[in-house]
Amino acid sequence: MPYNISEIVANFSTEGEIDTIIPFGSGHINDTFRIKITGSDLPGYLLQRVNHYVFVNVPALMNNVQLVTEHLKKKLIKAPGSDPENEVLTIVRTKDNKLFFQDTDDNYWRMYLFLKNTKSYDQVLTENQAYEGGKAFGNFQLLLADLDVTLLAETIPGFHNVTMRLDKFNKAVLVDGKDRIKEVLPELRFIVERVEKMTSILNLGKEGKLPLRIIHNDTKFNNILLDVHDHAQCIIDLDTVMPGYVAYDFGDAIRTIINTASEDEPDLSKINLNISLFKAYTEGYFKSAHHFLTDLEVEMLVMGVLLIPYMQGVRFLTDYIEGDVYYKTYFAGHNLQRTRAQFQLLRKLEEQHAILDQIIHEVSETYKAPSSQ
Ligand code: ADP
Ligand code: GN1
Ligand code: MG
Repeated sequence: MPYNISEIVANFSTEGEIDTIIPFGSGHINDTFRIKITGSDLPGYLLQRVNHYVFVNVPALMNNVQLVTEHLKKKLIKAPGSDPENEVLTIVRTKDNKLFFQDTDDNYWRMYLFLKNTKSYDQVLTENQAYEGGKAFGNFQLLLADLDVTLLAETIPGFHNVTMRLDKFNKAVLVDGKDRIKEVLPELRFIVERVEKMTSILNLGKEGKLPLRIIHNDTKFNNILLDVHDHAQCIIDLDTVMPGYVAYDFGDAIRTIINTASEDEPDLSKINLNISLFKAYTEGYFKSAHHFLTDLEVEMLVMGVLLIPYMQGVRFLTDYIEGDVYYKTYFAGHNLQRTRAQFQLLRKLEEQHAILDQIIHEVSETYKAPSSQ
């Protein structure tokens, strides 16, 4: 292990002796470790090295996480039958009462209480899991609806701004520092063909027709912890909670739920759509979100489903062209393989987009008041 984790843990206000330290999870950004405590009922801790290349202002990021978790806990305390300790992340502060610890190599570390008996899934297995995911992310948006947006810092500027993502991509193509453009000409064409269509949500937002809400911005399914009964227990990975359009969160969740293969599947023939999981997620999402969604937001959800795999592909390809500096990669060409898988998923989504839209509208209709006869 490249870090002396015991030394780092010693800076936090923890209880008990460290038993084991286990690298944990499958996130692409942060380094995560589970800290088990010897011979006690304590749940232990989750320690993370926050990726300082991706998140340039870690103090502002941790301030966001503090604000969001505090707000969620306050709301849940008042909700009958809820359990804020286990349903919201709890930050463990350092011994000098800070939200993070900075080591001598300028690494930033933060700690949460470990949520025992929970599981996160890279791929959804059942309709119930998809339904639970939809309900949880919808509820997350609902609970944060009354948090003052201006208090939150933009931890990654323009995170889901497709125009900014395309600008960054174009710059990488012009520089072509690793001489990789020659390998990706079909992908370049794929991106260019869709540019106009993909700016529709952003344009409606700029025109003031879509409301900016506090959203999660990283709703891939493994950012939900499910309990032993597969009920959604806690939304995690709060580093990108910022203002955005709800279609982004819907689209990112669907990107990971509807795909019959993994995000980086090399065999494109395995990438298909699981429509019943899509329907289940949509039903769960509307159960919570129908309280606040406008008609135009409902209208644009399907566009989010197309946009996010597109933008994800653009982001993976930008990273490939720039020499794999952003996402963790596990082999040469990993980011290119991810790009191709995202674009194949997008082709499938484009083919079925009318069906997906119909399902969204059918589910939405079930929440409309019956018209007077
Ligand atoms: P990344 O930004 O790298 O995706 P996450 O914050 O999503 O990091 O954490 C990585 C994994 O660690 C999650 O997918 C989940 O399995 C696990 N995890 C995160 N927070 C907790 C927690 N408080 N309790 C238990 N497991 C957690
Ligand atoms: C990253 O941290 P993780 O693995 O949950 C990325 C997301 C991408 C995702 C693709 C801060 O999420 O935006 O959608 O990989 N997070 C950041 O799997 O860039
Ligand atoms: Mg994550």
